[in-house]
Amino acid sequence: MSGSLVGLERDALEELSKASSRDALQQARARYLGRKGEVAGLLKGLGALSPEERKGAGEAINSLKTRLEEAFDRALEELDEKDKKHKIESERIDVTLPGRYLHPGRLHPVTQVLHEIEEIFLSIGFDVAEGPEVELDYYNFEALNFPKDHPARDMQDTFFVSEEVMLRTHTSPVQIRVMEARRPPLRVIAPGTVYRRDSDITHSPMFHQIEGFMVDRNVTFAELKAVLTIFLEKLFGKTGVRFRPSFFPFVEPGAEVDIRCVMCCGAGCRVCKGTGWLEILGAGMIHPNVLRSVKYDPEEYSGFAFGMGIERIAMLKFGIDDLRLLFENDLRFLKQF
Ligand code: 2NL
Repeated sequence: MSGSLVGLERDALEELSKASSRDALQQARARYLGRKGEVAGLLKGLGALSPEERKGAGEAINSLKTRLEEAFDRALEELDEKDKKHKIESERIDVTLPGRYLHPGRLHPVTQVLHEIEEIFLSIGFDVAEGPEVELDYYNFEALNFPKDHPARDMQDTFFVSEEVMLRTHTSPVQIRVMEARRPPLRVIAPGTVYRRDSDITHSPMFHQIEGFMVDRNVTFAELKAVLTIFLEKLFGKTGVRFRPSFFPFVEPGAEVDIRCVMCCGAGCRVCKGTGWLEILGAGMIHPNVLRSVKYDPEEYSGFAFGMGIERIAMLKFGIDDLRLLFENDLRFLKQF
């Protein structure tokens, strides 16, 4: 009996040491320690022994059972330990590896220039105002001294929603709304998206504008020239500025404002079409009819206003020679700014 116990223990320990998986270990354990296993068989066999023999044999089998149980438990723990080590090893993070490159978003060149222009006007005391892109005829035209059926409306190539409702063709209606809602002194810029039925190499049906105005007592063309010259020098450097007479229905007198060509410094090139100058702004003294339509007395108040297209300025600042590049949303292009 004791000899067969020694053999059984040896066999069990050998199988146990060979078991490399949890399954194999459980199977071996069942074979030796299970309800119908080898040890259970030995215990059953005790009934056939004499009472004197039974005591010693029972103790021997039970102590074998305890040893095997401990051995299996230990083996299971070791297996657990090995699994854990392997898991830690295989999931180890090498913090010295270079990071994965995140492709950060960035602001569109038009937005960058818009922000730059806003910063300049904020720094000289202007507020920023916004308004609806779908406008009423009254705000887009009527209050701006475009009478109904006036040929000046043809300059605007309007997208109509109905006879009275349209996509705004400029951000001037925002300024009318601000003047209606507030009283002078006022210094405000109105940046935003505008729409015109125009689409070719140099025109997009959707583009961006910044307009601005100042109204107070005794505002003259001298203030217009000073503010716009300071603005253009901050935006482009001291390249040179000139004012030419021009017509807009909502101002009198009206002017177009040019800067020295940023590409050729006045020598004449393709960008300035040989003139040495680039047209950047439209401007003028706000027409008395416009002041009257917002219930300001033109005898008491005067003001100047101006407007500019942002795409054109972005193209000049970044040296972009095709307007369409700004609207294609090709990341290879946009990433450069
Ligand atoms: C241009 C011309 C201009 C204005 C915009 C304006 C607005 C009000 C009253 C009077 Cl509410 N004037 N805006 C004045 C002159 C020119 O813009 O070429 N824009 C791109």
